[in-house]
Amino acid sequence: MHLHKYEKIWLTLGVISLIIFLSVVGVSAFSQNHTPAGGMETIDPKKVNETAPFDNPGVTQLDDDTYQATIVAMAFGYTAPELKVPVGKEVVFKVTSTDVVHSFTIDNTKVNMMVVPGRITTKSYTFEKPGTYLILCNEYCGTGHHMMYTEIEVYEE
Ligand SMILES: [Cu+2]
Repeated sequence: MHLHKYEKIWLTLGVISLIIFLSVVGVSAFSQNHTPAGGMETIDPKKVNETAPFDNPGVTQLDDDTYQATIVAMAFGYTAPELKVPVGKEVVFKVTSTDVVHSFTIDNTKVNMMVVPGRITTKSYTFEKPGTYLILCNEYCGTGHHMMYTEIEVYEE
C-alpha cells in the first residue's frame, strides 16, 4: 500500500496526539484518582426503595452546618416530600433513579446532575439566597418528561 507523504505526516500526528490524550486521561484517572463528578457509589436500581438512605427520602440534618437531601428520580417526578433547607448551609444532594436516565437540575444554581439508574450521584451545594428554586429534569426521559419537576425551598434561619 502506498501512502502519500502528507498522509504519513497526518497519521503520525494523529497517533501521537491520541497517545498524549490517553496518557493524560490514564494518569488523571489512575494516579490522581479522578472519578466521575457525581462519585462512584452504586445501588441496585430495583431495590432503591428498600435501600438506605433512599427508603426514607427527604432532608435530614447531618450536623450543625450540613444537611443531606435524598431524592429518588423516576418517570416522571421526584420523591421529595417537602424539600426545605436553610440558606448558607451545605446541602449534600444524593440522587438516584429507579428507571431511566434523568437529571436533577436546580434552576439558577450550579447544580446540574445526571441521574443514572444503578448509580448514586452526589453533589454538595450551599444556597446563598433564600427563595423557592425550581428543580427539573433536563434529560429527555419519556412522554411525561416536561412534567418532571419539583421545588426546593431555601429559608432564612
Ligand atoms: Cu426525567
